[in-house]
This record gives sequence, structure tokens and C-alpha cells, in this order.
Amino acid sequence: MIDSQTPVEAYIGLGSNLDNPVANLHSAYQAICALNSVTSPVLSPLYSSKPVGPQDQPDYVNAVLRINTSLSAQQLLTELQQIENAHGRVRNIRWGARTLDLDILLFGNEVINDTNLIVPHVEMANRGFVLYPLADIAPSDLQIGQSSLAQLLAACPADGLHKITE
Ligand code: A4P
Ligand code: MG
Repeated sequence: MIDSQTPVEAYIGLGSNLDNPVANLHSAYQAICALNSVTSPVLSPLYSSKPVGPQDQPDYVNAVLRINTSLSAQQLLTELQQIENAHGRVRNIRWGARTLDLDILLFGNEVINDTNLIVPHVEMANRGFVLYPLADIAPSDLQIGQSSLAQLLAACPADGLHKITE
């Protein structure tokens, strides 16, 4: 899909804890880079993280990707869901194990409250597995709602989080 909008800087959270998570994240990264209307991708290091939510599931691998895109937020969500599905994503238990989860964290400065899309992502401010990789590729004064990334990081322990790639 190509349209004429001015490109927006967007941040995407990547997570996986089934079926070779590192390979799933690299494959998702390549699929996003291959989309029309996506340019200038920058992937954070990959982190292993303890599960948030149900504990009877494997540890996660998480990363954050920055892109420029002339897709709308809704178009980007559709593309990301197709990539999730192509990676065997099955939706069942809330916060349960998954082969691939792709969340739109930020979409420029847009605040979106659609039934199927909330941006900034509702949980991102509380999640070390989002904030620490984000800090590897974003300025510390990046605004997330009413707070800066630096303020959110200061309040968020890095418990159970380990960098596994540079
Ligand atoms: N949706 C609304 N806003 C967004 C957005 N900003 N980006 C809607 C993407 N999707 C968004 O998502 C459910 C619906 O959210 C979608 O249909 C979309 O229209 P889902 O991925 O199908 O379901 P889910 O996984 O149950 O929900 P969600 O919100 O993706 O879960 P979370 O909050 O991402 O939690 N622990 C660690 N350590 N690492 C993780 O990555 N992930 C989760 C999943 C739990 N624990 C984790 C991790
Ligand atoms: Mg999701």
C-alpha cells in the first residue's frame, strides 16, 4: 500500500516466547522492513525477559523497532497482524504465550483511541521489556503520554531483563 502521507516515525514492540523466539523476531523484522512505505528501520538489541502475566509460560525475547512510514496507523496495524498470522500466531489466552506479538507503541505524536487500536500502547509505560530496548534507540526526552522516556525508566526496574544481542 502506498499513499502520499508525510512519513511518521513509529515505534513497534516485538515479543515472542514460543518456537525459537530469536528467529521469530529476526524474521518479523525482515517482514516489516519489506513492507511498502516503510523506511529507515532501526532495531534495538534483543532482550530476554520474565513473563508479565501468567507465569506458567517460557521467558520472552523482546525488542523495539523504529521505522518511518507513510502508512496510516490503521494500515500499519493491519500489516503487523498479517505478519503475526504468518508466524503462526494463535490468539487465545490474554497475555499468554505467543509465537509473535507486534504492538504499535507510538505513532508520531498521535493519540489514538479506536476500538481496535490504542496509541500510545496502554501498558508500555509500566513495562521494562518495552522501555529498556526503546531507550537503546530513542532519545531520553521522547514523550510517552504525559511523561518522558527518562522519567518512565527511572520508575521502572529492569528486573529479569537481560540483553542477549547488540
Ligand atoms: N490493539 C489495541 N491497541 C493496539 C496497539 N497499540 N498495537 C488491539 C497493536 N494492537 C493493538 O491484541 C489484542 C488486540 O489489541 C488486537 O486485536 C488489536 O486490535 P492481541 O495481540 O491479539 O492480544 P493480546 O496479546 O492478548 O493483547 P496484547 O495487548 O498484545 O497483549 P500485551 O499487552 O502485548 O501482552 N511478558 C514479557 N516479558 N514480554 C512480552 O512481550 N507480552 C505479553 C502480551 C504478556 N507478557 C509479556 C509480553
Ligand atoms: Mg499485541
